Amino acid sequence: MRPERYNFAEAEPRWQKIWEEKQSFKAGDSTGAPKYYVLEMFPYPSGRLHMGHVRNYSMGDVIARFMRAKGFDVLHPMGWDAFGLPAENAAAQTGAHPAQWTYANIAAMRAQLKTLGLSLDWSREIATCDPEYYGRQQKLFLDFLKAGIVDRKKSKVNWDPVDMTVLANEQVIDGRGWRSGALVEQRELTQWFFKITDYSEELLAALDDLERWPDKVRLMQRNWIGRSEGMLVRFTLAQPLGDTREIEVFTTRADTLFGAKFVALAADHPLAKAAAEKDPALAAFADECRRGATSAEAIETAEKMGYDTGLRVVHPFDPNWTLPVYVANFILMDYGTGAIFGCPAHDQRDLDFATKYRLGFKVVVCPESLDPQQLEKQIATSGEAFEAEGKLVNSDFLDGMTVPQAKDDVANRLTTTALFGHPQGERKVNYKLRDWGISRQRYWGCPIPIIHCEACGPVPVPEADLPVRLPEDVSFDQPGNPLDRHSSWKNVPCPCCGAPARRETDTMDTFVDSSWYYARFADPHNETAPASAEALARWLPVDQYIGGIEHAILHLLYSRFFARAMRDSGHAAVAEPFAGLFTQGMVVHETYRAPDGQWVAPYDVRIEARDGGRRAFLVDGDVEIDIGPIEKMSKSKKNTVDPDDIVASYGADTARLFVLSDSPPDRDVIWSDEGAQGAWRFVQRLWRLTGELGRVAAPVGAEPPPAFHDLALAVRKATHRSIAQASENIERLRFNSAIARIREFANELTSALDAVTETPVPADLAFAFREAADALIRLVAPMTPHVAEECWADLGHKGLVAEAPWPAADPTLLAQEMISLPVQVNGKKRAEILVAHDADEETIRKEALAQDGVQRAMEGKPLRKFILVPKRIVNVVV
Ligand code: ANZ
Ligand code: ZN
Repeated sequence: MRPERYNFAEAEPRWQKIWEEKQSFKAGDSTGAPKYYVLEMFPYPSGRLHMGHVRNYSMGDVIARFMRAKGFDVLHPMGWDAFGLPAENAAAQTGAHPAQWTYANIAAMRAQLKTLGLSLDWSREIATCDPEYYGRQQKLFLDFLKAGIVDRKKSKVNWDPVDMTVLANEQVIDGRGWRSGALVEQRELTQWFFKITDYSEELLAALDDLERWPDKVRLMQRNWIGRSEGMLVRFTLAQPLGDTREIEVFTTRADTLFGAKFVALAADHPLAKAAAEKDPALAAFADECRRGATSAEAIETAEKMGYDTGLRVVHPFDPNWTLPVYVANFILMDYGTGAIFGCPAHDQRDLDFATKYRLGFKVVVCPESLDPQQLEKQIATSGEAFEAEGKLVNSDFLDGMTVPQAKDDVANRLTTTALFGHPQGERKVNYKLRDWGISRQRYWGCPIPIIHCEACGPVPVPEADLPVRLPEDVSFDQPGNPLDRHSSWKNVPCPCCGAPARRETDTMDTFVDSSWYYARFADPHNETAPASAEALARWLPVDQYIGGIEHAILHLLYSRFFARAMRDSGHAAVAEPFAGLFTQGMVVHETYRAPDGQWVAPYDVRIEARDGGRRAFLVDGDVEIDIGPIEKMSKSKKNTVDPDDIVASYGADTARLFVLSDSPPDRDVIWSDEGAQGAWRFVQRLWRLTGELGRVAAPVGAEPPPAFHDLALAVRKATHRSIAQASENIERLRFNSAIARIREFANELTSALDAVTETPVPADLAFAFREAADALIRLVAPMTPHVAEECWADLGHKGLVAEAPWPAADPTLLAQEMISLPVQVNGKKRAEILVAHDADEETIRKEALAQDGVQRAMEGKPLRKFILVPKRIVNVVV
């Protein structure tokens, strides 16, 4: 007998087992079908899944199941970003080896993931801490080395004295280590670098073609690469210092040269160092600068400080005009040339500096609406530099020109004037992007496959000796890198000359591990190469990548660099790893606070409607607690819900449906118990509705009758409209809209069932119900795959819905039903939407405003007017 209720607790594991036995989600390497690669950012094995993971992987799973049904050979893999500090910290605290901790966490999280019923190809699972993975990474390192993409150089690093490791600039927050909170020091170390700066221009230019990436991510990458067009300008020293006769500065505003008031050097500039040798006070000042802030933001906000070296330089356009040379704390040594000329009137930092040291300022660029004296007064009283454009004034031959004209004129003059055998100026493009220092003084990472020999220098480990495995017998009871203390691992003969030598004890930045895992999934068990050329050619690029916006810069940029480095070292042909990128919103939750100020977890809270309001109480008792703001789920505020609890109480389908349905996928979704119950009810409803439809539907495979009448025709139209709209919404990753359409479809079918008057139902209607029921289940299957299988079987199908093809919308049925409307923003067409011919204005408005093209054209401005010309056009005015 057909049970009244759908029992998810029994059904979910049963279907998961069947999928696994049938290997329904295995990617084929050589099927004739076109490939589709969908990837979610792989998790760090912290030990527990959180709802953010559930949302991320549910989205990927909808796409994977959808594309599979559409006939694609889908690659949807999963793995573990398994190296990193937390494992070492756990080892120091509990004594468990990092490997033990990591693999136990992986096992726990894998089990959790499996309860979600994700259509993953588990045969391709990888963990970056497996020697099979990091050994191939070592091969990549050596291949990059051969191809000239690796460098070894001394560089200043941020040193965290508590964690005893080098930190990336982004890991230094307000001068302190991001994890330890310790004050960060500057140290000089010899480090390994990937030469990502060789790819600056390519990485920047290619952003334009990444049309399926969010604009905001592309902008963040552009800013990070930070291209500046400017000039090198050489200033002659009035008196040479030793052999030094000139100072070279980088400027993006050569047009302002006639407003120059000083030249400033970084504390580490060679000339500053030379001058400091003769001037102890300058040496002390330079030391102070070095101890100061390192990050660009911190330097920006720190008080400007300088030291007058007593040196003077000659102005390039006037031999009788000299300027003082300062050492200043706001000049970075590793940008441009480590030297600038300061133009206080038109640069805020320069103005702050000049005010402090009484260097004065001269207006040389002025808007036509002001006269230069007015502007001068304005700057003097407000203390604000004029950084906008205008016409050149007080600038000799530049007077009257626009800023671009003046830049051009200065460039033409200086590039053709000789000075000490070279031109006095050169056009120059600079980038903010720095080479990627990958050396980390840590144990739990990929060993850098190098052996240092006194005689031969750094020697690559021979390929036959890869992987260089991490030694297992290490301890974490002392600070520092255990590899440094492990003498039998560290001391080895030189591969070149056989003399005693030592291994490189630094391991790679864990960002390296995540920069090519997408490629490894193409060929995860390859025992020699990172992946075969054929496998990479088959699967790359990833067609749809999904993950958090927090990875918008580094991870994505490093991966883009890696793809190019792999291309240039003979591994793969694609330069862009991710053709489409989607950044999903977070899962957020209300916060609760007890009268004593303690945070209270949601499962300890009972929500009641009392006196017309929503109020919260401790689960047992009548103690009222405060309902606080909705925030990102976090342990510290206890506002988390545990995926395990949700799956146990409601089932995986409910969890999946909820995280997909409540808001657009790029926005935050608010988790609430009420919402979860709503999703649960819909899962149950699908089961009931299937039963009702099954009773009146024609058998599987029934031939269509020659004609359809009234109700049958209406049902068919609803079916095909639902297919068309749900498909389009899934394709555009608007899962919430797809689900909304499916829910409406269920309502339409319920009404149709209510309207049935004849028994048995006429053949045309029976056929229409069969078609509708099959479509409903196939449409909902990507979101709620378990209940879909249960219903699919109940409807009499022999195979799996997971392996069934996607339903196709019949254009003839659609034609009478759907109309396409152009959407204009301020008079320009930006999108085309497909809506029901009788859709109301609110529906059309929502659909129109949700379009990417419309959103982009609105540029975040408020909507002023929405004009619908029925069946013709939509006009949005902002
Ligand atoms: C003179 C000048 C006049 C400048 C003016 C700006 C405005 P971006 O866009 O960041 O490339 N600069 C150059 N090297 C520097 C360094 N190592 N540390 C700190 N500042 C440096 O900006 C380039 C501008 O930043 C350059 O143009 C230089 O100041 C300064 F009205 O030159 B400018
Ligand atoms: Zn040697």
